[in-house]
This record gives sequence, structure tokens and C-alpha cells, in this order.
Amino acid sequence: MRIAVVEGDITTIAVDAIVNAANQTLLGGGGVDGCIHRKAGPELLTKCMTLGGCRTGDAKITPGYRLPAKYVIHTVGPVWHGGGKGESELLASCYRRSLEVAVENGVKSMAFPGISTGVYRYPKEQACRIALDTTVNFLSEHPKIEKVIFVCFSYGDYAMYKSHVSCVRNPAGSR
Ligand code: AR6
Repeated sequence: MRIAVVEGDITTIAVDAIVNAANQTLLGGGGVDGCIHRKAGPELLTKCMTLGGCRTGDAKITPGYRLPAKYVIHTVGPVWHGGGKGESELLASCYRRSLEVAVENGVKSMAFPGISTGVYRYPKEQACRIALDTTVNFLSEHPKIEKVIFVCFSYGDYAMYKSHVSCVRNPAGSR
């Protein structure tokens, strides 16, 4: 299986690329974005200042600087407004675009946080389903990506991902 779920801090994961849940400015913020900028060092902000921001649902890549990961793929998730503002399509687009940018840059292993599930308030269960479905579909068409790790920041998130992964593996099951 090319999908794994772990509990932990994404900034410690040694993969080709980690994904950042950024905002449209790409100039840093709180949550996972703040952790990534702190660990990567000030060169990351300097690089991000040259990128001209990023639209919601899109993704852009930078080096990882002092992180164990070689690259950071910055994506901008939707703010949750109740589900009627195209949030699910935009969130799926974040995962798809991040995976596309990874393939374009020869990335073979990557790690995702739960995009939009913190400050942007996307319901975690729905976001988890979109993350897994979009990734599973993408991997079925792109054999060059060898490993995608979903990094959960709490045990509750980890348990939720684990139960959804087993549904993806056994589609005749509870879904
Ligand atoms: N490793 C893994 N997951 C983490 C980490 C970490 N070190 N830190 C937080 N999480 P959020 P968003 C989880 O708020 O909702 C920023 O200010 C966290 O538990 O980081 O997309 C940006 O600049 C949650 O499940 O991102 C934007 O303005 C998930 O990461 C805005 O927040 C995402 O939470 C983006 O909001």
C-alpha cells in the first residue's frame, strides 16, 4: 500500500516533499504553516516572497531549506463557509494540484497535513474523505509516486484517518 497514516509533527518527516496548509499570500501564518516556516528558516519566507501568492485550490513548490524534507509544496485550502461555496471541489483541488506539482518535480514520497481542518474550520471527517479519495484516485494513475503519508497532529485525527483508510482498502465494507 502506498498510503500511510502517522501521528506526529509534519516538520520532522523525512520525505521528498511535505505539503503546507498555507494562505493566499504564502507569507506564513499560524498552525502548520508557522511550524514549517520556523523549522525551514528565514530563507523559506524570502523564497515565498518571489512567488506572487497562490490561489485557493492551487499549489506551488519551494525548497525545504533546513527541514528534513527536500521540498515544501504550499497549497491554499478553502475556508469553510458551510459547504455551499465550492469548498469540497477546492479542497480536492488542493490535494490533486499538490500531487501534480510533486510529479512534475520528481517527488516520490510526500506527506500531507489535514489541509483546511484547523483555522479554516473544514469539518475533519469530510476533509479526511476528500483527502483519501483524491489521493487514491491520483495514485492509481501515477505510479511514480511511491508513498503518501497523512500526518495527523492528534490521536483523534489519526484514528479517523485509519478507519477511513481501511474503508478505501475494503470498498465493500462500511462505505
Ligand atoms: N504537523 C502536522 N499537522 C499539524 C501541525 C504540524 N506541525 N500543526 C498543525 N497541524 P492549520 P488551515 C494540523 O490551521 O486550517 C495558517 O495561519 C492541525 O491540527 O494549520 O488550512 C495559514 O497561514 C490541523 O488539523 O491550517 C492559513 O492562514 C491542520 O494541521 C491558515 O492557517 C491544518 O490546520 C490555514 O488554515
